[in-house]
Amino acid sequence: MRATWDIFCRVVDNYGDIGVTWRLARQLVAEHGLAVRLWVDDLTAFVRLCPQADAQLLSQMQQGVVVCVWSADWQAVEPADVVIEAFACELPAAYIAAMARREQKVLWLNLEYLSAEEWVEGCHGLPSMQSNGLSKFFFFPGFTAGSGGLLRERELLTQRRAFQADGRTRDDFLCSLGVEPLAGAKLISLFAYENAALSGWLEVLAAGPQRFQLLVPEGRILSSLQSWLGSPLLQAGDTYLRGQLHIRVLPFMRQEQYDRLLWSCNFNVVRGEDSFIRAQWAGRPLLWHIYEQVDDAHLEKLEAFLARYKEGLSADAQVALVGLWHAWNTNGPIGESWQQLLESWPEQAEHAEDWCLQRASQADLAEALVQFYLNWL
Ligand code: TRH
Repeated sequence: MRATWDIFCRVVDNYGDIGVTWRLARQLVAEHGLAVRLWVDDLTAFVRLCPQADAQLLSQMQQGVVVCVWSADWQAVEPADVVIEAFACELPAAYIAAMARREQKVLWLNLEYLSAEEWVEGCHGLPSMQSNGLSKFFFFPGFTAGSGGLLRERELLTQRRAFQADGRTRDDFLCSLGVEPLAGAKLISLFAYENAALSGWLEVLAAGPQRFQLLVPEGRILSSLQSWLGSPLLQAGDTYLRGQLHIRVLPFMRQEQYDRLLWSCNFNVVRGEDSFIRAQWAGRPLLWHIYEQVDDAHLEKLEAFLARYKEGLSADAQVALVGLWHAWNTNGPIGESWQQLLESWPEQAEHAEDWCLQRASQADLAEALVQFYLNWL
């Protein structure tokens, strides 16, 4: 009998919560042959990542995953063998009670947010005893062997390399998005929250002499872009030229297409959690807009990641990288760091690929979850 898994997701905001859980659910089905239900409290965000889904259905099969609406008025169901509470989303009380009653014991996991901080290894896999006698285990994704690893599909890097080795495939893909690569231009993708540092960066990009082509999927950064352009409401298909900078607004695309966009670009600006990881698997230099938290807790996470990522870069390349990431995340002046980054470009590019390969030598998150379950049995 196939083991059954239930994943619960509350869409707090944006696309990260559903982006991570949907990707994990698909991988558990496709690579581990598990029976997975994904419970989501709001299908609107899900439908943007998976447009073939129907936002009106209470339950539907998508890519082998049973996607169910997690409604406020919870209807009793038989709990699964493994239950993942994503990002401390708090399961329905009736479901927890059913878990406690279940004859065959249930593995209950809280999948945490990603962090490169050192304490993660110490907390990963720890149990926490609940009042009803059940244990809940904390499962931390992460960048080191002592953590739960990162989401990465088995064939991802092979597919990515084949795509990047074939210029025609890339051009066809870009063409399907309405993008015609300009001769000699470096391609940049931009997915970020509203950011006051954007205008300073765009000024430098426009000044040249290097030609840049900026591809911007629809999202929150458009309001910052709009102010810099002094344009009316931007929408997919809009194109602008400012000096050496060519800008194109793209539609929000399926997750699989977004991967290909990252693989196509020379430099990727990403945010949150899932796009941040996907850009690392693209093996290209990146810039992270971290999700802001109260009391600037996010800045510690930023430092923790930078401390790991910059290792192995020369001193100058480190200064460029750290300067750029700080400026982008604290609205600082960005121009000088960007120039420095361009000067160290070959090194930054090689480093991005090395970093990707090192991370890929670790077990991926889905594999680590399955192994955790097998050890627990
Ligand atoms: O959207 P995000 O900012 O999401 C989150 C949430 O805000 C969450 O509450 C917070 O805790 C977390 O960040 C840190 O960023 P993220 O994680 O990168 O998720 C975006 C998803 O959208 C990711 O799966 C990639 C996908 N995507 C597409 O599928 N198509 C697109 O065109 C784009 C731009 C993104």
